[in-house]
Amino acid sequence: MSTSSPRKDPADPRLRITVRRGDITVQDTDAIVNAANSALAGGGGVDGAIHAAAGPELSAACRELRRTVLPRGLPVGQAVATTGGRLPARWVIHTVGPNRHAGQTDPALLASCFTSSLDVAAELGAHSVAFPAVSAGIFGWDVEEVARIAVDAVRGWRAAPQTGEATPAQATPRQDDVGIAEVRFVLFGAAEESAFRRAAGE
Ligand code: AR6
Repeated sequence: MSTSSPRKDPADPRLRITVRRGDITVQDTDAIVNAANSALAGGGGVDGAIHAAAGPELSAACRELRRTVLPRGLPVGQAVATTGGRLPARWVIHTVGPNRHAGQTDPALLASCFTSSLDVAAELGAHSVAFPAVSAGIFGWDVEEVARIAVDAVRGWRAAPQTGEATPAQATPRQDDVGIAEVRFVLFGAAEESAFRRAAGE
């Protein structure tokens, strides 16, 4: 079962925040965000699910990024785009959440995952983006905290892409001024869904 409840976000009337229970790999948004690791090597959780559903083109794109623009990996809090491979989404935007188990407890790092991903999405020309609960699984953050940080970060983000920051992306960037119309949080479990609905004020 998946439910959706669109609402206009007070901070930016052009940007709708929606919360949905379901599997992020089947979302029809232009881009989906992956809770990746710095090596972009695939893994468990949502990362494993996205790699499995996208197929080998995604792993090849990640390897190419490591070989070229990210030889030292993707830093925590940053984001980078690849093809979506076989996914319905055209792009996967990989971000690395802070790992609480490794002592990474700074909320700003987690907020940066969401804003950096939106910057990349805007640069690509995506109009809709789906996010999982980054860092709320293997990386050990409390989902209530993740939900608050995520919603605040999206509300605080402004649609204009940041200038002067080259973002490595394998897909060809497309500049337009339509901007991102929908940010969809896609949660696997009921508790996660409730946390995000509360954070979004539903
Ligand atoms: N759709 C939506 N949400 C999902 C899905 C799915 N298909 N699968 C899991 N979730 P996690 P992290 C939820 O562990 O904490 C990987 O090994 C899950 O229930 O995927 O950022 C990476 O390679 C949870 O609420 O990401 C990294 O090494 C949320 O997604 C590390 O795990 C995030 O859980 C990243 O850990």
